[in-house]
Amino acid sequence: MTWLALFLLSHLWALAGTSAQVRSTCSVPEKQQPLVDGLQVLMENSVTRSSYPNPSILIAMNLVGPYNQKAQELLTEELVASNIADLTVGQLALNIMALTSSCRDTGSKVSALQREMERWVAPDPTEGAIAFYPPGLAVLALCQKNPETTLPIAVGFAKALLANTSPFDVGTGAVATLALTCMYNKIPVGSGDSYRTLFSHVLKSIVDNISMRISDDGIIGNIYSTGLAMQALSVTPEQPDKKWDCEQTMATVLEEIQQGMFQVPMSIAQILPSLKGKTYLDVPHVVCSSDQEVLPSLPTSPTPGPTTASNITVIYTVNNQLRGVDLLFKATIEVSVKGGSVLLVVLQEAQRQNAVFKFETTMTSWGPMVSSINDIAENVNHKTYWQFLSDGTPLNEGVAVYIPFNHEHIIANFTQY
Ligand code: B12
Ligand SMILES: *[C@@H]1O[C@H](CO)[C@@H](O)[C@H](O)[C@H]1NC(C)=O
Ligand SMILES: *[C@@H]1O[C@H](CO)[C@@H](O)[C@H](O)[C@H]1NC(C)=O
Ligand SMILES: *[C@@H]1O[C@H](CO)[C@@H](O)[C@H](O)[C@H]1NC(C)=O
Repeated sequence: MTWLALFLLSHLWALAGTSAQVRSTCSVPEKQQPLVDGLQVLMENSVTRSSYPNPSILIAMNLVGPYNQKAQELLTEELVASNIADLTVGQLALNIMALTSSCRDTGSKVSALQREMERWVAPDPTEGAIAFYPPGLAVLALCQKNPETTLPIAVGFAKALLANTSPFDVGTGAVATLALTCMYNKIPVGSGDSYRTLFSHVLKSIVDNISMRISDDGIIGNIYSTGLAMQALSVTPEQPDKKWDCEQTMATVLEEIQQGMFQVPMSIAQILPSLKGKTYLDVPHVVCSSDQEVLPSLPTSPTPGPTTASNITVIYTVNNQLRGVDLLFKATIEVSVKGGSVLLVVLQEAQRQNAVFKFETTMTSWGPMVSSINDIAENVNHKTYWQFLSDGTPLNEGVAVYIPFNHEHIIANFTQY
């Protein structure tokens, strides 16, 4: 594809009015570019033939232009072959966006998602805000395919979100902003002001809540919600009261990348579009060509923290005090592991020493998640899960990534969301 054609295409989108109006974006400084290329290569090279093809990775690589054509094709074929019946609403939505970004047909998957969402029951106002994350993805995917039939679904979604009284969640708010911005941009002409009024009102409320979570260093929520939040703040038609400094957020994110905070492929998939000035709203506009991108010259990949040869001691407590769950227990153990080990090694060592610490994991897009401890298992219907805390503060990372320090007290607490 020639530059002229690309130029013309990008102007056609602008004319069609489908791209966002105001876009406050900022870009990665030239000399930091190798860092970003390194992340992309790390993410793309994580793609193997597996039973867990990750649609978020395909979306990210198609948005920014893949280097690894083989990975792109493999992931596309695996997602084409995935069975609708095996997917949750959120996974189906990501699958549709991923296939759209690879210019593949999504007809039957879109109809299935549409049917699912027509039956969607809004969560109770007191239910945790994360309950809106998957339906947010669904509204976004459906909006990109068929905005008119999505309108009633989006109205129900927007009203329920506004009525929710539980603590705000940045990642969920970001996805909802992308979904409702898509709807806002596609309100049919002649349908009156009511849709515009509703969507802009809800968008204003969400982006204000997002902006209240911008910390002094520019991180939005935590480091792993910042990528999606950047996408949201760069497309929203409603500006938050507290102004967002994109440059500052970008600088801090680049520092965190340098610190090795983005090793998990899924974490890269959620930050990469923002580093390249793209958002999920660009998914329908990806130009599919077989032109191979030239592999950039790579920096030395970020190495994880130093591993000390000597052992450290970690205090590990497992606790289930949830009423209505048969077996109540609380047990603490001190285990010795090699310094620099991930938390998973602590869990394995504890399990080896005492059966109370027996645990199981399930594979997810973010890696292994601890699904059960001492035979008490998470349950989606009861909204229960094993939460991990360090000295009372919830961890921001999973057990396969988090590296405990000497004498740290880790608690696994069975609780509800
Ligand atoms: C919903 C949610 C949960 C729910 C999931 C269950 C459910 N039925 O909804 C619950 C509350 C159980 C949960 C738990 C945790 N979560 Co969570 N979660 C999310 C959230 C908001 C949305 C996920 C989603 O619905 N995706 C859409 C669907 C379609 O994709 P999916 O791949 O099928 O989703 C599954 C996985 O995301 C998985 N999952 C959710 N959280 C986590 C965390 C880890 C470490 C792993 C391995 C898997 C995993 O559960 C989802 C449903 O099955 C994301 C935000 C985000 N940006 O992704 C955070 C997020 C993924 N969670 C996060 C974290 C840190 C955790 C916890 C480690 C928190 C803690 N201190 O205990 C625990 C996991 C502990 C354990 N037992 O191993 C981080 C991960 C960051 C990282 N670098 O690893 C995120 C990005 C939030 C953030 N910004 O901090 N989470
Ligand atoms: C934003 O936060 C306020 C105050 O916490 C809350 O009342 C409101 O419902 C939130 N809005 C959304 C859309 O989450
Ligand atoms: C050091 O940790 C390992 C587990 O990583 C353990 O097998 C070993 O016994 C520990 N050594 C000491 C001296 O505690
Ligand atoms: C552990 O979970 C219980 C049940 O939800 C809760 O009451 C308690 O406050 C939690 N403890 C910690 C340390 O978070």
